[in-house]
Amino acid sequence: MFPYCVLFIFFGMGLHAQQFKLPDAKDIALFPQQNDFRNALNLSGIWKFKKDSLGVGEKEGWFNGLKDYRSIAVPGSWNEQFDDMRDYLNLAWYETETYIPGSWKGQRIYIRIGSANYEAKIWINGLPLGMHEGGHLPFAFDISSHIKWGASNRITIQIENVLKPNRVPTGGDVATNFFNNYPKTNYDFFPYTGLHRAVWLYTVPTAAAISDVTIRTSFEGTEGTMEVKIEQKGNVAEGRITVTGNDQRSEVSVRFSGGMGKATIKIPKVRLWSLEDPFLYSVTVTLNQGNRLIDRYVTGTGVRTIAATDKQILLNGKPVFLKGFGKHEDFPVYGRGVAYPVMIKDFSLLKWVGANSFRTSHYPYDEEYMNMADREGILVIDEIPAVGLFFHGDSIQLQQRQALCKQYINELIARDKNHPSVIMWSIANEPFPANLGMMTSGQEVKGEDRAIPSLKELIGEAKRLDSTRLATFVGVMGGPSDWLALGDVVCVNRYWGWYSNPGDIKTGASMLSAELNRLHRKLQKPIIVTEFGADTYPGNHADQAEMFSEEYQTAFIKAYLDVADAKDFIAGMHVWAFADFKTSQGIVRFNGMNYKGVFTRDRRPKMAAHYLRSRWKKE
Ligand code: BDP
Repeated sequence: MFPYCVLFIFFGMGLHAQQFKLPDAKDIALFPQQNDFRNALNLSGIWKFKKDSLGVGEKEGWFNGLKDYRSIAVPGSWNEQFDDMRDYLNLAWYETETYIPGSWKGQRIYIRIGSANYEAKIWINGLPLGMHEGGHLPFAFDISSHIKWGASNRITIQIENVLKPNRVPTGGDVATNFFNNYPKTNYDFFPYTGLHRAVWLYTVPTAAAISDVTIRTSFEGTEGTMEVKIEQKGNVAEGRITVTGNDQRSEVSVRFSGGMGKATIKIPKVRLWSLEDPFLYSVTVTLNQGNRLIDRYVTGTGVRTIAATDKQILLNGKPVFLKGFGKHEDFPVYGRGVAYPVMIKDFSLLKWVGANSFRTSHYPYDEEYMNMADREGILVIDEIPAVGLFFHGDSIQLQQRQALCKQYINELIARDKNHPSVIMWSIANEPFPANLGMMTSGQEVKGEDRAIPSLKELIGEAKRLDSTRLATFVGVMGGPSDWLALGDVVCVNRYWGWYSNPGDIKTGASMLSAELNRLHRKLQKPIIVTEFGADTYPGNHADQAEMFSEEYQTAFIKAYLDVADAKDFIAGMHVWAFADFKTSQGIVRFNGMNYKGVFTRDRRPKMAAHYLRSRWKKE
């Protein structure tokens, strides 16, 4: 076995790995934009696709053109598009061809891949370009030197999603796999695989280009402030920032030094971004050489602040209570791919039910979700794909997971930092101690010593990159409270009366109440119950609430909301989950589904959704 591995690694490194670049998180800071200095081309559509179950594609040079391929939709998961691919997570290849418009000549050209789950390698015209690990965040590469003009260009992407304990999310033969499921994920959602979001080609000006814009907002009295930091690739000395909106216009000039420029813009009679009035200002940044414009990037943001006291979350200095859900990107047939009608529907249902927030459980969502949340006035807890983290066992694997989590935090904050809707970064969902059983009592277990420095480092990384938002992680039932002490806000997922004390909502609710009191006494921070809920088969009714019936789900949710209402330190209640979603097969997952949605997978309301609407719309 050993010599084979050595040979394999040598072979891999010699021929390929060294030639593939790793992306720079900075290159995803600005979403591709079409304007008078920039071009953008969305390559969504039907691509060529080929399964590589024997792993021979690279050796056989499949990047020189796929033979015997089939057609696949991009974006979309491959698992439900074919009858032989549902549980297939190993290598497969995507290919498309496109001309690069002649008018793009002389500009720097990039490829941006919105989401390739889990690991991807890219070739352009048969030449190796780059690779990326992590399935839910974008990455971009400069492809200018790979391009053929006046001819069709081949883009080849190899993807695999093999479940392994040193990957994040974790899977495969994990030391404590209490899920006992197939495919063997260490998390409760289906390991959908493929190109899940759009692939873009885009240009930036060659001489100098805006490469990042970071906007921090605050206000005092009626005056708003935007602190804008601009980075450029190039050496242009001057730039301008123009903020417009609410019939006002403010313009300032910026001087660059070392590729970086900063300016502060004051907005008299500011119109704040709030739930009731999610007002967005438009921010235009330009690079200028004398009177000549070199580049332009237009973005938008809202002026708002976010903070936490020992009991509450404050939006613009006023307490805000989060009503909403944990969600998934999940829909029949296209899996984890993005389809905007469903996204629009989800926002309209969030409004219908009276929610004001959601968590991007358990990974960052497509950029358009964030734009929608900004426009609709929906608050977001933005989570990296760190689910199923654990701290026992192999320490090399632990370091690998830690490095991935740091990479994801950097990528997520680079991507989402200007969204007013994002109020909190979540650096993990339910990291778990080794001795945690599936059904625990109301007591907490002791965690591994090395968990605290790891979690602290990740929260610290989020704070280092963005000190204007709250940072936290989401705790598992029975998890140690000294871990929870690390976040600005305590977030806990609780299922007393479901996984523990099943069938007994009354006992479950009193366990919840006692535990929340204990946690707040000890931690003195606001608490959000980021998950609570019950699997409910739609249409299943019982005259006395019984598990899996719509009545049980409704009674469970009601009991939890009643507990929260009686405590002044609860800052939010997020029902698990917004909609039913697909997961791996296992004996606790009938149909390979998690049925805790208050909407069905095709977005029809269950009784609990009507109940929530009657309660949340009134408040
Ligand atoms: C929580 C997880 C979530 C699961 C949920 C459940 O955070 O991903 O789907 O439990 O069991 O532990 O329904």
